[in-house]
Amino acid sequence: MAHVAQGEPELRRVIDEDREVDGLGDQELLELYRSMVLLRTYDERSVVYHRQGRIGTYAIFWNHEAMQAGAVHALEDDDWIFPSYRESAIGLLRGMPASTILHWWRGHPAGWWNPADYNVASICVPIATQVPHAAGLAWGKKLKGERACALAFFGDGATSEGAFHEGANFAGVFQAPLVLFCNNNGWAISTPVGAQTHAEALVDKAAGYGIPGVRVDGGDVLAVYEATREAIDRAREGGGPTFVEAVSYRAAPHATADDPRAYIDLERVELEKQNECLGRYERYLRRHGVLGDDLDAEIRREAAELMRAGIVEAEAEPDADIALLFENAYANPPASFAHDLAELRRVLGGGLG
Ligand SMILES: Cc1ncc(C[n+]2csc(CCOP(=O)(O)OP(=O)(O)O)c2C)c(N)n1
Ligand SMILES: [Mg+2]
Repeated sequence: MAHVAQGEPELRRVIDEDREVDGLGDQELLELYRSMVLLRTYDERSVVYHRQGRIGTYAIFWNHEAMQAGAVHALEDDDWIFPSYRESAIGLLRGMPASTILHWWRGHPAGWWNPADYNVASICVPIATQVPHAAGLAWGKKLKGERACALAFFGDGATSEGAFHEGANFAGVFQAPLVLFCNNNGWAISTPVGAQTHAEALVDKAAGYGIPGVRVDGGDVLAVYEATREAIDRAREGGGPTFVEAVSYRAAPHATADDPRAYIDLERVELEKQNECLGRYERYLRRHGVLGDDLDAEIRREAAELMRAGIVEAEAEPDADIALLFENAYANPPASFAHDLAELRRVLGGGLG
């Protein structure tokens, strides 16, 4: 049987070693906690929202919050984030309204944002295609002499895709200021990471591109933060890209449409749940006297309120006009579209749009 992440000694850790991280005072530690609580609240509410039939399929990121918050807090606001569907709510950490992300999951155009408003690229569903986008943007920043860097999130499964290799190689050759952040949660839907690669660890791939790699405990927000910050510092100083492999184990289904009982190691899932990343960090903060009951309650209340307001706002948005289905399909739409749209409106009887 597989063992939990803490049993893998080569991973970088902070929380389990009860270390402190340079440059993180009480305020910064609490900001990290706020971000994790916000992400956790968004995720749990979204699953309920899905069960009520108010959003479509949703990619759950429960227990991925340490990777997401730890990585983003190591960035500056000018740095760009390239998320996959697993990091769909990452914009929350850059001030994006929760309703925008809820709209995205409803397939509503109000869920499309201008990436330049938040330095957060569009959520990428095709696996790994965001990696060359991020490499290109990072290279562009370097050519322009700007100090901003980019960070691309992708999964273990993405390392088998051509786009990952092209992006990583490009970034290595051109020394683009990029962090290749691999969320290794052990699964690509039902394919385990052991069937994905013959390499001992995904981080070993970095050597092939001539770039440094670091392997961290993905359930340890402080280890993720520390490793990503080192990678970003290196990128900003002209040292090129770094591959960060954050190791965890997916404790929730791949998405709301998935039933993992058919393939997953249920015993391990239970162990992971007991050691989930938010609780681990909360215990660390309490041990170090940074967090108490009142503050914790206030942080959780704020996150719940933000989410409640986001849902109200999303619900108030009228349905999109169905003409949108046609409008953006062709530069020169075929003549039949006008008839097709009229027919669709007639069939729907004015029920939509
Ligand atoms: C190019 C492409 N191929 C296949 C899929 C179908 N697909 C959706 S999620 C997924 C698994 C990806 O696993 P991983 O990269 O480990 O990310 P995780 O879902 O674990 O975060 C696949 C194959 C897709 N979205 N895009
Ligand atoms: Mg995965």
